Amino acid sequence: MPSSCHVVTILLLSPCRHFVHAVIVLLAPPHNEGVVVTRKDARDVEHLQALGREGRWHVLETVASSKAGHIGGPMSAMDLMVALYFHQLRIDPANPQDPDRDRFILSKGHSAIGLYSVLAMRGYFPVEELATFDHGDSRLQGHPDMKITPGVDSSTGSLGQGLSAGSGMAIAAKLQKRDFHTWVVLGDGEIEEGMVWETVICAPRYGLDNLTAIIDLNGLQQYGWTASASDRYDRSEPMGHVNLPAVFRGFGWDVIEINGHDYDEILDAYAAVDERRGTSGKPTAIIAHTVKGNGVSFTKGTFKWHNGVPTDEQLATARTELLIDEKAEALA
Ligand SMILES: Cc1ncc(C[n+]2csc(CCOP(=O)(O)OP(=O)(O)O)c2C)c(N)n1
Ligand SMILES: [Mg+2]
Repeated sequence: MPSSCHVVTILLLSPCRHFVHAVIVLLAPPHNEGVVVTRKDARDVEHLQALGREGRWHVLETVASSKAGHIGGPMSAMDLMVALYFHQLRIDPANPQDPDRDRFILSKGHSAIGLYSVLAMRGYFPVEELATFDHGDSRLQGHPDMKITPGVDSSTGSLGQGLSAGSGMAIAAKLQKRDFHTWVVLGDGEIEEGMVWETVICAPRYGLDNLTAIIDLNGLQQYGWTASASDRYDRSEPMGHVNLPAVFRGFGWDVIEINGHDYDEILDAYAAVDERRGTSGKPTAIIAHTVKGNGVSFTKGTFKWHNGVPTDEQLATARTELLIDEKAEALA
């Protein structure tokens, strides 16, 4: 029996060397150079809350200056993303392509400005660049583009696709024996898409305990309710009639239900995911109860701010409610 070294030598000289090379790369031990573990063990909930307010301000200010964009979705997912990027993810903004980094996919890609705000605050690009949002030549397009935006791991915008991409990444991690975790945020309207459920069915089969789906359960999508039952806004909650925890459990997922604006609950859920990783053999669904447009009185809890452009007066109200000037004074 020749040694494995001899086998590799013989095969490298053979016509199938490209395939062999691919196998060698795949089986090579993961390299850890450059990975910066940024996860913080100590909780600083007040700091995260302040970042959540600042991120919401960037969303409103940016959409106002670009005169287009989504507001409600970015603000309902803001705390979930702030907690990921500032407490949970093992990432290095200076090395956004590190193969061992944790992956994040904003499957509800229309909330891009929320993700860009968090990425900018986290140091992937200057906060000032947010002002280019949605311009033709900007790196910050209306929906995330993984080819041009540092820190974006998957292009999204056509709803329903992010969990499939995420499960592919999770399978790749297992095949390559890499330790990274893949997190996917989905909207509750989005999960009406059938493709989502194809992944919900198959992820447990592959034992993807390195995959977490976070459902931003804000009860609204593009349209919502009005007083009249006869107009086009008479839509019920997308998942209001579905027992989501039971459904995910039925398909073989672990399920954690939280208030998606309470940082203690969010961090507890992320810590529980960490504990199960590598041992549970199951993907996790975090069902996060959220409020669309949360954080500012006039955008909160209404489909009417799914997208829209705030006026100067509304911006002034938001600035006060988000305590933006108090932060500036404290820093002065
Ligand atoms: C396949 C597809 N269909 C329709 C749309 C248009 N669209 C953009 S956002 C949205 C509503 C999404 O609602 P939800 O997933 O609940 O997101 P959130 O409430 O967090 O904004 C729709 C229908 C789309 N982007 N992709
Ligand atoms: Mg929704």
